[in-house]
Amino acid sequence: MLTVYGYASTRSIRVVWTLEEAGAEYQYVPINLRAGVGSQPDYLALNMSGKVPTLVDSGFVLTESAAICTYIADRFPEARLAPAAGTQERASYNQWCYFAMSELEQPLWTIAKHRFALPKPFRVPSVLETARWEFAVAAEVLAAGLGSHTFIVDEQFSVADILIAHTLAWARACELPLEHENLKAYAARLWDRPALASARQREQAENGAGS
Ligand SMILES: N[C@@H](CCC(=O)N[C@@H](CS)C(=O)NCC(=O)O)C(=O)O
Repeated sequence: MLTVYGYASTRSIRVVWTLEEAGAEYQYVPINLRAGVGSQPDYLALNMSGKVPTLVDSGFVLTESAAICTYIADRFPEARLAPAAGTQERASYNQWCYFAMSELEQPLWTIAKHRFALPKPFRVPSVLETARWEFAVAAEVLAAGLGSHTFIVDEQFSVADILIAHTLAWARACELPLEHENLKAYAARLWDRPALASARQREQAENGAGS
């Protein structure tokens, strides 16, 4: 049995979205970060950072949202959420998954940390402008890589699209508009997927109204 530990409006939506795309059965355990549940010993035993998401698969514990999503894709091969291992398509898929985490997400996380996540003495407001510029550079690279394709790898929807689409939604929440028409259409196409709507509903329901 798969169990995902998550919280509404966090990176755990990537995992729940992937599970919904895979058609997997799973339990969802809400970790109320605002109430400090992430810092309780039971949860720290699973995820020593006290962060979400965490996945437990029959006793196997995995953290890091991208690692969890790629694991789910490989565990449910019939859902075709990842190209076959050893292929060039798989290498491109890895490229875009790592790009999403290290180039596209990084400036958004920097903005979040220096706006509210870090303790006040560690926040450096002047870094925000640099982070916005870094995001624009990453978006330019993504737009060029996407070109006129429907999905980022081989015209086949994959976890790379989930990681990118979630990160683009995060950018929208940071009021960083997408400047490229192909990226706007790509994002809209992905945000419209029924599995994402199901994932959002599941997280909201599990976390309770108003979370
Ligand atoms: N690199 C990690 C980041 C996880 C992370 O920072 N999660 C946030 C929510 S999106 C969290 O749990 N924050 C609570 C905290 O920092 O105490 C991943 O992708 O899973």
